[in-house]
Amino acid sequence: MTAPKVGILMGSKSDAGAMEGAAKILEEFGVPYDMKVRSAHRTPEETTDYVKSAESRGIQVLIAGAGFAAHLAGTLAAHSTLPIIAVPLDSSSLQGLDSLLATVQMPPGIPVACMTIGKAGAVNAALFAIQILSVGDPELGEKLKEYRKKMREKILAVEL
Ligand code: RP5
Repeated sequence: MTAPKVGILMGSKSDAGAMEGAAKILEEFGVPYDMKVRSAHRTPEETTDYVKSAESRGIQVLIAGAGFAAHLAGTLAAHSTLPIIAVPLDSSSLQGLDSLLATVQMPPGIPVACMTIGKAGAVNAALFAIQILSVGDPELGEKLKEYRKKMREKILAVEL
């Protein structure tokens, strides 16, 4: 079995519908990943165990999706110097604005990269992870160029 290069974490099983878009993109690009539910608030020890062992397991980038007072990405960043990509999720009655602010407002010294709220953010998180990995993997870089070419062609083929 290939060791995962990307770890996708989410705060709850209820986040899976939004976060599966990230997994789909990684599969499309042939990037091995693992995906787990780990909560900053509900499973603090297990979340810390996961992130502390991530680098030694070959993981190079972490993606964290969470809603409400979304502290998952910040918690991961507190324990690792791996790049952390956050997806604020629209789980609460504030529709993700709460998660966005909780995620994006990291204090100086401990950054996380924050994507769009919700499903679009999950897709972009995977693409951003692939962009990071592609710096040391030209084949992946070529796949990204091809992905954008197809996107461009699809748009230009639209006839109204
Ligand atoms: C957050 O609380 C999770 O990331 C999820 O978005 C939200 C709700 O979780 P559940 O109550 O559905 O488990 O921590």
